Amino acid sequence: MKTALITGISGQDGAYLANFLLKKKYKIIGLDRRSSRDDRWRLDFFNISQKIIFEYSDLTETTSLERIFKKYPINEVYNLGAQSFVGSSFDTPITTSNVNALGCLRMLEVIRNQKRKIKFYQASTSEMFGDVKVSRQNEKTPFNPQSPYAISKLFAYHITKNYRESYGIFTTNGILFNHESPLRGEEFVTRKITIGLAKILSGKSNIIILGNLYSKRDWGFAGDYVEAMWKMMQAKIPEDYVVATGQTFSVKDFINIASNYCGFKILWRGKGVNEVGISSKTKKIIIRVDKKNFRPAEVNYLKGDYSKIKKKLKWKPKMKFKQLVKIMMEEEIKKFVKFM
Ligand code: NAP
Ligand code: F7E
Repeated sequence: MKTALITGISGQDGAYLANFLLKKKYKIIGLDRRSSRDDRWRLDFFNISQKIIFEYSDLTETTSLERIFKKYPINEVYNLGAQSFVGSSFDTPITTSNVNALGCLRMLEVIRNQKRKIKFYQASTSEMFGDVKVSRQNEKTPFNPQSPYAISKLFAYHITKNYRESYGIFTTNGILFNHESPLRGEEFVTRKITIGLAKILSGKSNIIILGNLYSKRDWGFAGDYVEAMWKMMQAKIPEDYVVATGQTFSVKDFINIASNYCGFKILWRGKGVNEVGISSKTKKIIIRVDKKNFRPAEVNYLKGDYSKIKKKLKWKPKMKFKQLVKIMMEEEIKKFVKFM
């Protein structure tokens, strides 16, 4: 039986990965931060909380990380823990860097000091590509990060590579493009839209206020992407891989498809911050734009080229974009709208 340590166990990917690894008979140690809130809801979604051994720690505290490695015979570390919201990283750049950049380094240092061979997965991100100059981004595309989040992750990417090259540790960077699910955090745009539409349908709200509607992302399904993480860790030789769908859609596309599942269309009127979305059913404005949701620097376009992982590890995305929007919308409708 292999033992895996997952940092960020309470997050979206932590839950999908734990569920995936449990099916593969792994013993899971979940690095959990003490919180005043009950944040096991994602693990409860899969009914797996009782199957995980939780250890309280924090990526900002080396000594508590060391204690976990003394206690368990860990074979694989999946470093998913992060301040992962790009928007917040502009407000808390120092904390973001401490957790995302130095947190990764702390973990690598602890691993370097172990006698046992331990494999390390780093949750790298397409945000590192930032302001891109090429239409599809792959492992060779230059990085041009646009936020404190992306810059902190770029440090983590390089130090992960450096520990592989300097010390021969099995480390791998998964450069994952956006991946969503019904377990996505509510602050991210996809879930903000699906919750917003479900609340409007149920009469609990009448408006969704967004930012840049023209931003384009390569959106995949989190359930598919955790399998890619595991495959990277089982490869003979550790390497870095892009994980994406190869398709891109705008925030507006997401809204249009999601509202179709709600039984109405959005009629778009106006321009810039004055653009509004009107429900074809009620003829009321249900989408507005507010400048406060724009970022000081934006990543306008991302579209991944996943041919390396497809060729070398035989991974490809299973869920299509429309299906992803559908399962997210359906889950929200179940929560907010009775008798639909
Ligand atoms: P998420 O839902 O925001 O989860 C982040 C996790 O990190 C939570 O469990 C959080 O714990 C934990 N965390 C935050 N600060 C920590 C600290 N100081 N010490 C230890 N743990 C801490 O993120 P996600 O969507 O699952 O993403 C997983 C990872 O992949 C992140 O590193 C993210 O940056 C990266 N990534 C995500 C995507 C994507 O599209 N989802 C794409 C590329 C890369 P609390 O619950 O206690 O806050
Ligand atoms: O924004 C625009 C926003 O916050 C997507 C994280 O998992 O993926 C995620 O980062 C786009 C941006 O995700 C709103 O400006 C418009 O252009 O959902 P998001 P993200 O910033 O792409 C990457 C790969 C990660 O690594 C990150 O951890 O949508 N947008 N209006 C909005 N975004 C938000 N959040 N809220 C709005 O109202």
